[in-house]
Amino acid sequence: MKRRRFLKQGLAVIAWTGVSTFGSPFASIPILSGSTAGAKSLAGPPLLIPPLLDADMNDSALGLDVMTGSRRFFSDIDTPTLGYNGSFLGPTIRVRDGKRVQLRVRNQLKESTTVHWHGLHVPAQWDGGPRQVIEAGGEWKPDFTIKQQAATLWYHPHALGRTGEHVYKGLAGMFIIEDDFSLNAPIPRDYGVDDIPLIFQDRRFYEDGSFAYVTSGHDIMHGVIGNYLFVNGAIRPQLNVVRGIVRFRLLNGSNSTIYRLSFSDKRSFQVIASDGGFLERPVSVDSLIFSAAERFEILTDFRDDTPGTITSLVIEQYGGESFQAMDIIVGSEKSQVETMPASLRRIER
Ligand SMILES: [Cu+2]
Repeated sequence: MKRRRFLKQGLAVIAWTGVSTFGSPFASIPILSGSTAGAKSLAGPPLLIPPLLDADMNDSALGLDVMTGSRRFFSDIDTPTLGYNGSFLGPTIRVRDGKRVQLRVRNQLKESTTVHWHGLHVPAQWDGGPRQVIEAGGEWKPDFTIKQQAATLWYHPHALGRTGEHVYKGLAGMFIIEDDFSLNAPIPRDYGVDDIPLIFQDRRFYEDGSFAYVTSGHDIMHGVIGNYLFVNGAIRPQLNVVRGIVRFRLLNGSNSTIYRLSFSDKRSFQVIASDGGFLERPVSVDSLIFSAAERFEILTDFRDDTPGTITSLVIEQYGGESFQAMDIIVGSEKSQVETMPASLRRIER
């Protein structure tokens, strides 16, 4: 870029943010203060497990309805939301390598949207990018064959200029690919029991309960940082786990925040998969950094915990707060998987 042009653009940004600071383009309702950071209480709602939409168990097309809704994230205020087949987030879509998948997306919004399968290898026409617009009231019927190893992906809108806002209000879901390896490896795979999807998102609200997405030029340049943290669409939920090895599928579903995840009791855990699928062997860590849209799968060992043990997932925002994101209560039931795998997928080089 030529220096003069760069200077001109720089000045344009300064001028624009100058305007925004003094109010005009953005709402003037106050931001809801407070935070779940550092809270000690253990009174959260149960962790919501998104329902499964399993291609193997459906002969007809998998249905996704894009809709408006409302959700009580706080006991006394309703928040207007967006969701797939519900008021916030969407079902977990599960498919198998080599199988044909047909979907039927119905857009019940009063505006256009798209559905993008983040990380999925599909022909461009089914990618759900800004060009595959689903008009308000319209329908879209993707039809593709999975040609990809087991991995944890996700889906979200990709509408030109409105992607961030649509995701912020609730349009996101997990997309799981299974294959012969993942279905036979000695790892937990009982969805919602010892194979738990976790979508982390920080959010900010106006005092009237509505989401405060972009409120300033600073947000546009640096990303919107929330002072509340959701796991699967709830603030500090609780999860009862088996007394064994538990697999968590982690998605950073935030719009712009980098997270560092750890356990409140500093226990280590094993990373078994990243965006592209399984690693060759588990990697032991005691914290994990993951950025917006990134996924990891981890195994946590609760075999030696006495029943009733409580540990929390801690999420530190890069440049922000530290949250007790979710409380985990160890039960007395044993899990099906009794040992940590020594090795995982052999990666061809
Ligand atoms: Cu994406």
